[in-house]
Amino acid sequence: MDDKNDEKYMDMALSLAELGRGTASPNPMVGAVVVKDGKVVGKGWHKRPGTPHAEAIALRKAGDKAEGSTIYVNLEPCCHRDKLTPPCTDALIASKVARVVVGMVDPNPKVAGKGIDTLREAGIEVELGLLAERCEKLNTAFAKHITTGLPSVTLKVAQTLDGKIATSTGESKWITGPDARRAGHLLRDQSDAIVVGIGTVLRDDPALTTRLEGEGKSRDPHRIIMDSHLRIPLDAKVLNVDSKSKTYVATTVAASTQKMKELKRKKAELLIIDADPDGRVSMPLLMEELAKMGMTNILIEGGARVNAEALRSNVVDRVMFFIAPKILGGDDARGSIGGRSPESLVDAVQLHSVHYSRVGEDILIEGYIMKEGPEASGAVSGEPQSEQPQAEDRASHKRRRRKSRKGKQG
Ligand code: AOF
Ligand code: ZN
Repeated sequence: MDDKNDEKYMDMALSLAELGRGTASPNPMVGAVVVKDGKVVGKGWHKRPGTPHAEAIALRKAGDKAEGSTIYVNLEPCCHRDKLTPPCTDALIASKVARVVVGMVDPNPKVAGKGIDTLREAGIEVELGLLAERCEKLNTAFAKHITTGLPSVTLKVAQTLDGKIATSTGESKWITGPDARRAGHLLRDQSDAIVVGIGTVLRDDPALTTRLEGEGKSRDPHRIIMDSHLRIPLDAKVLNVDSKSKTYVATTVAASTQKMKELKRKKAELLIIDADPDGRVSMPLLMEELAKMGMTNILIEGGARVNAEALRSNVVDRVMFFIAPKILGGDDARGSIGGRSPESLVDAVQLHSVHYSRVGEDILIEGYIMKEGPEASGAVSGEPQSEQPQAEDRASHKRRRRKSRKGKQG
């Protein structure tokens, strides 16, 4: 076995898998490379649900040359039958592949190691775990969705150095520079849906489409407006854009049925979601609903109230803060996260696996939310546990503080 070549071909499989970003969802991104006598004889990647799997495409291209070959695939080949395409294990066995190098086990409970067992029982050599960390990172959203029924959620903010997202009069175009804005459009291109509050629609009237100039095809995510009382104007851009994706208005049963009818006439889809105690669309229930609809990657883009609610209700996995070297100042300018501030610093939202980078003239700080409780294990975010320092300690410390505060009040 040649370790260096194995890595090279798994890297190739990962690059192929990446081509399915944005289209493969809710399926995983998968790439496969068939190698015979040191030559690539077949390649494939999974484009969208219902279309052939990566291995099936690569094997078809390899034809007879697949016999005695090694195939590299970033995800364990599937073996289950109650689905849209035939099991890849059948195809691998029929093609007489000699060796299968797999990046990670398929987290789908219907597979979860059974694909590998099937191949080994058929006498095929299987190696598991090559470039595992990269493979797991690539399919974090798929893993979370298939194991928990929830989407992976990214909160994106563009703010000044002092945390403002608009001036006192509501002016917000543009806080960050062109490079950061382009990065924002790339994020949209890779997301299944983009969520904003009705406040943002009323103030900024955004189109919420993806605009990547001169870069070929880009995808619009579905547009989701949280609007408990259906205040959305019928001439809002989001209700009148020319786009292949849909606009959904998430509201509650308390909203006007007349307005619901008018929105349906505008081709908007209504999502009736149970209200939270304040009578507003419940953020966790909305996320559950979007996941049920097959959306695995959600981008939240404000405003301040929606951002605060997303963090408070614990639906966010990852944050991306683009920070411009500008200072607005003023208590009357809107900050990026609304709501009430906690009394103590220990109750601040903590990040782990933080990454700092420069995007044009701006700084990007991205990181994953440190979760409390059993889900604090890195499994959900796909991050190694060691990168969640003292998550348990911090969580139990917070609980102790809350208890002692309650004790004092009572
Ligand atoms: C693979 N290779 O390229 C993909 C796999 O509905 P289906 O038939 O497309 O099956 C979807 C399931 O198959 C998905 O949940 C995951 O477990 C696996 N995806 N497996 O061997 C692929 N896309
Ligand atoms: Zn398959």
